[in-house]
Amino acid sequence: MSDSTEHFAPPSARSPEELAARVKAMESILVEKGIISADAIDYMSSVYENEVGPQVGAKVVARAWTDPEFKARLLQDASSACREMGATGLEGDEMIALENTDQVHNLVVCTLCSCYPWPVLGLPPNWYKSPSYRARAVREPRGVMAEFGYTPAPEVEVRVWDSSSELRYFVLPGRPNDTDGLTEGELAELVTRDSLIGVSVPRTPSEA
Ligand SMILES: [Co+2]
Repeated sequence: MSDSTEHFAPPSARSPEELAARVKAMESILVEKGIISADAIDYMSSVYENEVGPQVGAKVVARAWTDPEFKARLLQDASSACREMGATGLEGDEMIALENTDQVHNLVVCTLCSCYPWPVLGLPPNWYKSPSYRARAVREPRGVMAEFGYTPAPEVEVRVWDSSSELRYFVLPGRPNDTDGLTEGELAELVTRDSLIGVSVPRTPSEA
């Protein structure tokens, strides 16, 4: 790559300890000012750390792979289809599922900040929030995907979607080959967070 300063892969300069200290400081201020209670903060963190994460989106995708009617509902109205599967909550009122096909590969970014479909993916990874990902996903999506180990065929059209606070996108990746005999649960294990963002594709059974 010619411009090494635009590389997004390394984590930000702040150490985890530094970040944790800053979060603690902000939390104390919010609690002190009575804006939020400490219990509420603990509860929300625990929900989004332990219960809501990409494993929820993986289940949604596996169901879409095995249930054509569900898939149709998901592509029609993702928020409502996800609610059927209990995937609901903050930052998920208006979600759109983008279907990858043999002709089209979709990639999601929030160029402005870090809008992300929390109910199906949990909290965004740090790289998703980085200025370089936000810029490069638009400018050179194939270069970004290559860094995640994925190279779409040259004839595949790459579409980049800019999430916002009103509309949050996630990808419905294609079902990997050689997965005919797998159960919905086994299929879900192939679906990664990165494949739901579109920087990559699901694992194959031999990779899993
Ligand atoms: Co945003």
